Amino acid sequence: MADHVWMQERDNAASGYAFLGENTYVADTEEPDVTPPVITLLGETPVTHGVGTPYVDAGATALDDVDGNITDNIVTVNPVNSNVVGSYLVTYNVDDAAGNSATEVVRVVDVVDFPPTITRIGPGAILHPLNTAYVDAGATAEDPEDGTITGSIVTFNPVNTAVPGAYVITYNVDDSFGNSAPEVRRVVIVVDPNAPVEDSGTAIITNLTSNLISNLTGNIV
Ligand SMILES: [Ca+2]
Ligand SMILES: [Ca+2]
Repeated sequence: MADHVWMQERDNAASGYAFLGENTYVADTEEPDVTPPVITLLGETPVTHGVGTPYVDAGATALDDVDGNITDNIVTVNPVNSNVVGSYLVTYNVDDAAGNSATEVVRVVDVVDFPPTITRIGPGAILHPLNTAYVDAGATAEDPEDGTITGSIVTFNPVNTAVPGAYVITYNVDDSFGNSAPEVRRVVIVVDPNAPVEDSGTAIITNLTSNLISNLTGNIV
């Protein structure tokens, strides 16, 4: 901080004082730094993060009125365990060279398990002729953390191709954390194409489909 060196001489004739010699001292002309630095969070808070995937914190920057950019001096405490569901606080602190502390900045990181989703292959409602083999097209399942879990889908398929009627196939899946996907369904209507219209076919479609679809919530296209 030494930026001025003063040389002081006293003139005997003018002041009446004896010459005292050189008096050298350092003058610090700057005001003391009493202003704390400011931390700016990068990224968002709160953050929702999928469990089981690596968490990379977006960090923060720090600027001080005297010291300038002191981002490298930030002390970050990051307790996030991305393998354990929970809410975590990441804290950022920094001091300037004069010892002024910035206001602590905090990020909330919520480690959560996102549920999987099921995608039905093919239409949500199918007309199928009586006494012919029915092969269901199935569904696929994806989980944000586990990836493809189609092989874990549990399918309930009550279709009886020997008996005219409307059957609801359901697809369910859980991810490795036990989180369930919303159930997906398909309606298969087994009809007798040779039956009189008033006995089968249209009658079944009219009666059963309307009842079923009105009773089911979603997932039927
Ligand atoms: Ca400062
Ligand atoms: Ca999941």
